[in-house]
Amino acid sequence: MSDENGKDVIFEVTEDHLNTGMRGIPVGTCRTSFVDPKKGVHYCGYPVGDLADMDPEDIIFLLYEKRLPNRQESQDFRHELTQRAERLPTGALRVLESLTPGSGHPMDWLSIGIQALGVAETTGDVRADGLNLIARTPELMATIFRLRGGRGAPDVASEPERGMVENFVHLLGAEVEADQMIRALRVFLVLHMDHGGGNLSTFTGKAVASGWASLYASMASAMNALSGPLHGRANQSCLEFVQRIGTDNEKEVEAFVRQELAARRPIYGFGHAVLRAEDPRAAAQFKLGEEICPDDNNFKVIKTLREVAPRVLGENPKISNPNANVDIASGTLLNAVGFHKPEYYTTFFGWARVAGISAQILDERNARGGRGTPIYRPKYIAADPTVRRLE
Ligand code: AMX
Repeated sequence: MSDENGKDVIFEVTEDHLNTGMRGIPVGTCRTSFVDPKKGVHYCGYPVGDLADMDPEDIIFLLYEKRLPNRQESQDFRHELTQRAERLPTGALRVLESLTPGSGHPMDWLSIGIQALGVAETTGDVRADGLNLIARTPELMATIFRLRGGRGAPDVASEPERGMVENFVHLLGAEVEADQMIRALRVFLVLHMDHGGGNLSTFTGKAVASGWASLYASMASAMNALSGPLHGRANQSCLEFVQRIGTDNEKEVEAFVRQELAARRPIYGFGHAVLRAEDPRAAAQFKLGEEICPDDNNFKVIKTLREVAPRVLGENPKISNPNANVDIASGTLLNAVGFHKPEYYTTFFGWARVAGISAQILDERNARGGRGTPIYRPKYIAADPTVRRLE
């Protein structure tokens, strides 16, 4: 079908689409990734499961350059990130030190930290700002973890040449098995870096950036969007849910699922707004779990849940996708490698998304021959267009 100008009509908006959170309505093109309902997210064409074991730095290069780096480019890019990752500007650090340990949600701290970095650091060059923020996030994350936990700022020097995840774990001063922690976090970061253009946090970041707000201000807005329990904070709820189950006995797990549904509570880790099969990011994490924590109790629970819940949820034809989503396993793995506080899990999600969101903001800034995507301005229709007169 074509419109009056002969252009293809790719979507017809009807009244039914109004007040649905713009579900399914195409608004732009995305160069970094697409989500296939059956096969999940692809970064620049590569199925995410194929990338899971690669260096996070190489995936950031992919999202920015739309191709994987060769060996030399990979080394050069890591070197570039290392150079950008100087110590956090003291001004930014002081802002976080003024917050009371344990107060608020860690996502509030991440957003404040990014905004504070922007105050100290914005250059106005979106690529430089994006890469500077990516390079600084490991230290920002470690600073948040330590300050919020009442342990003070990192007490060892940053060593960004170790790699992003490795430097974070080093700065954290983790006392547990660092190798497992690094392995789990590297996979987590790669799997969560991007998910198309329309998810709430990415969309929010791009919308704010379209008004030419700074990369840092746009990213802080994106992190605030990610912090909602219906969005990024679902990974926190999911581990809490798994811990409530507390058994890997198939019959008991099934009874628990049925009881939750009867009480009209969500079965966390299942279902998706776009996907219509098991999320490959869930499959990749189950594979990792078999490697790093096969005997972990929570891992045993989610293995049973993966079998039982789709069967039970599938009995309800209203549920579009009864299969496991990305959040089913991430909390279990993070807990198994030493991160025992679920409220921090969304900050890892945010850390990963800084890569995809900043790459997408950069793409939109470069659009239309460098003029950028116009400022976002969707149309709202007056619920009641009656003109009133004062008496
Ligand atoms: N448990 C219980 N009910 C579910 C369900 C689940 N896992 N998945 C879907 N449903 C219900 C919906 O609440 C909806 O009920 P309603 O008609 O009474 O409002 C109905 O089934 C139809 O929903 P849908 O079209 O299949 O999915 P949706 O797009 O409305 O919702 C999602 C998607 C993710 C919010 C939903 O599946 C859910 O709540 N899952 C559990 C929470 C979770 O794991 N969230 C993480 C998702 C991944 C992510 O984005 N981070």
